[in-house]
Amino acid sequence: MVRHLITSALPYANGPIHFGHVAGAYLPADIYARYLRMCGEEVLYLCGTDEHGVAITLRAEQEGMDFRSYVDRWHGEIKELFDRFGISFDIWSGTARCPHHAKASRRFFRVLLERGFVFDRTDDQWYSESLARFLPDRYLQGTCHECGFEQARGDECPRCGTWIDSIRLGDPICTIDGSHPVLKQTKHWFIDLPRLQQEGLQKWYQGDDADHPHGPWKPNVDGHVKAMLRDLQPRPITRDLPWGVPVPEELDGAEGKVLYVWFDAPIGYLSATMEWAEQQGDAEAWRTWWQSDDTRMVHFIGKDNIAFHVVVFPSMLLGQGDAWDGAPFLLPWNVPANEFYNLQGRKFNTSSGWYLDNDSFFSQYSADAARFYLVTTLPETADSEFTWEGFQNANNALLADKFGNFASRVLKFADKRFSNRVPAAVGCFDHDPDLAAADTALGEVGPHIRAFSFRAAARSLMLACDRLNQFFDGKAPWKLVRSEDPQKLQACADVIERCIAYLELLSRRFAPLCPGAAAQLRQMLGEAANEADASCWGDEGQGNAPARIKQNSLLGAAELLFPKIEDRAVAAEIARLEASD
Ligand code: B3M
Ligand code: ZN
Repeated sequence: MVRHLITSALPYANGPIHFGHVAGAYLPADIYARYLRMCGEEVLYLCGTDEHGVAITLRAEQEGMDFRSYVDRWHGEIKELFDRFGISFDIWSGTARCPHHAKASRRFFRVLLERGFVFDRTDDQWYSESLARFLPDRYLQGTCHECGFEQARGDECPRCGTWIDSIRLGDPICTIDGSHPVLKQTKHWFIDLPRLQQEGLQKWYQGDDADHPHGPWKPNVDGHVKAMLRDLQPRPITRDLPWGVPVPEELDGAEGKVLYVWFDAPIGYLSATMEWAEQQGDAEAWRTWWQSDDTRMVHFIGKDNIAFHVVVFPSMLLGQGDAWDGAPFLLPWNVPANEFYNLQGRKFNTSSGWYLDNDSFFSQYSADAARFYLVTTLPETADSEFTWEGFQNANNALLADKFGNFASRVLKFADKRFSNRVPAAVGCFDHDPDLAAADTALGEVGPHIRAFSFRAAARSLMLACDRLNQFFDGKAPWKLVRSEDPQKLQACADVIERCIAYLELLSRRFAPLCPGAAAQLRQMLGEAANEADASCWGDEGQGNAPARIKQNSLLGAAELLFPKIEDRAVAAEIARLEASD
């Protein structure tokens, strides 16, 4: 059976993450992982903080903290938001804390060097005498060599979009302290992407490598990567920095140099697997995940990380050949990158106040409502946004009115009319159009999740709830129960039994999206929800109606699954956001 190695982008340990990040790379991965686990498939879901890079060194210095304490702080804080959202990582590691990370990263580097995929070159680079360091491109500002725009960044021109060669930037200043940098020679190592492209990357990407199959690329990913592959250049993979994975010390000129953060960060997926394997008491178990044909590795990321996950990291993996004890590495099975997620028409911005305060949010609203709303608005094919009105609507009109309402009317009815027990059923609803439509919709949820169509999965769930409510309305059990006719009384029992059976199924079909509400619903179902089935996806739907529930099973206490969000709460949230401006 296939094994699923699932990763979410390693967030920089350099500040808070927000709902936009969660929607982009974490929630979809979590839903995917939860669903596959329920299908009984083997899953390893990895994440951790990305703890190196120049941005981290600058911020730590600004805050007067040593690098390690600084990343430790964010490592913990970031995890708190994931916990609130119920993101179910199997391991939460970090590139500066994982005991295998530096060693594995250097081994990658050495193998690429030995196999001729990494070469060194001495070049001029901008150096700040006041800061006594080489300046990364993005901390430079000057004149664009293509369009003459005077405030181009050292890596990219915001006016014409050119990927700037910083050496050709006119009249640069350092944006950290406004000083004028000078050019100074320094040696760096480069990864030869054009050669790796020829030696396998292109073939793999096109789907012509039988040893490394992959799924269909999303159109947004494919467009981006095809354009990149038309003009690949070698890229430097080392930096002059005091923090990071040191370049192997035996190399001439290695002193003071570390691996570029984007070189070591994706190796974090591998080193976290090694850490996990050790925790399981089987240190070699990482090989099953990284070196076997039947593992499917899926990277969940935002669109700005596509190049590194579809071009650079696969090149690095390919370039290892069989140097790791004779076995090649697998390559990604898919990279379902999302577009960007905004907040009420603008980018999330924690420093300007344009964000959702986590403490305040989770003290008032449930993680399930947040998850479900994010799913219904995921930036799967285009940028998308969180709006408070949309959130209220998803909670009130979708979750509460459709799903919560069905649960509450059925369970209250069973309590009142059947002493809170599952009535004995004899009837058959095989040809009922509402139940047939619910079966179809519920049967689609899993395939949608497997195809990374999470919004569609949420739509199918809502459609099923609509049809189940229609079934209840159409059969009008509240009328049947008042009849003197024994056949009608039996029909009432039959309807309620079916509704309870579908509630039990809903509790499983909703579990990957709304795990809290799903568990709560199972409590409410009491003996009608068998513990053993809680983590089992099953094959209901797609023409299979849920099995009969054992008669007389005692139900639990009906509770409100989704409290409504008041208009005034939404108005207050919007006012708070706008006041932050
Ligand atoms: N830390 C960028 C980001 O957080 C980077 C991802 C690394 S994934 C290996 O968007
Ligand atoms: Zn320009």
